[in-house]
Amino acid sequence: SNQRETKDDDFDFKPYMISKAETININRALDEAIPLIEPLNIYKAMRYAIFAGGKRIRPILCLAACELVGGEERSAIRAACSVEMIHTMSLIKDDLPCMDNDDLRRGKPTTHKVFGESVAILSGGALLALALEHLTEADLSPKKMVRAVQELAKSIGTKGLVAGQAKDLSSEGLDPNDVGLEDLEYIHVHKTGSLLEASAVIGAVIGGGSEEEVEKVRSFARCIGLLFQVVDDILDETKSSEELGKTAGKDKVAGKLTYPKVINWS
Ligand code: GRG
Repeated sequence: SNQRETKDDDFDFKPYMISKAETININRALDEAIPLIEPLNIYKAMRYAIFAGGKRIRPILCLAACELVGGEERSAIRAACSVEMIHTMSLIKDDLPCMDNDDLRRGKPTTHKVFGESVAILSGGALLALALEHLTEADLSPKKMVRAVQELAKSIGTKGLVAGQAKDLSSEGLDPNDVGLEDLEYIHVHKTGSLLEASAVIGAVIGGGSEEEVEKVRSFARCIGLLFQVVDDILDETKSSEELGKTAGKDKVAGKLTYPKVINWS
């Protein structure tokens, strides 16, 4: 209806995201979840990476999906923190010299630049472990808990982040004529889509969504993942390092399989 269209046109995404992040206070929950305790250098590195200033898209998606299916947002706060821990772990690892070798992330020197490679690797591992520990301390029914842990684990390994990253790294220098949109979609769906998908699905599961609702949330989040990474690929070639908070144009220099490359745009 017209009324509906007007409502949608009025919806402003940025203030919504900011107000969500503030109301639920994801940062405070993360602050409590990752205290500055022994081993100090590891916790310092974990906190450095987490509080370097991410947009908190995954936790917000998790809380919003929980609310969407009629759940109490608060019940998903631990899961929301856990997905941000996994995301941050993947960024720490992605930036390492043996991966993308980046000096800048979220506008700051990367974790290994500040703390050294061994501490960066250990703090990534610690974030992965803490994400699971933290989630399993949530007050959820055994059924919901198993489902949430399963979805999260699946999104990290060879069905998710690791698969996307492996294909991404092996795509470097390939001739665009030898690869197609399916290869690019594989990278995007796994590297970026899988954790966004898990974030939303876990929120919907915790919120008590029906199987049908959970699957609708899944396909919605999968589309956001694709959209998100296509935009990320374009920004990498069109924005400056200052605007991006990370080294711009690196994918192109590395000969990575990106959206602009596959469509012969650059
Ligand atoms: C080692 C088990 C294990 C997994 C890690 C390194 C790796 C495997 C995966 C890399 C995944 C990766 C870096 C994907 C890119 C995702 C992406 C689009 C990141 C940027 O997300 P934003 O814009 O970042 O949400 P902020 O900084 O706002 O949080």
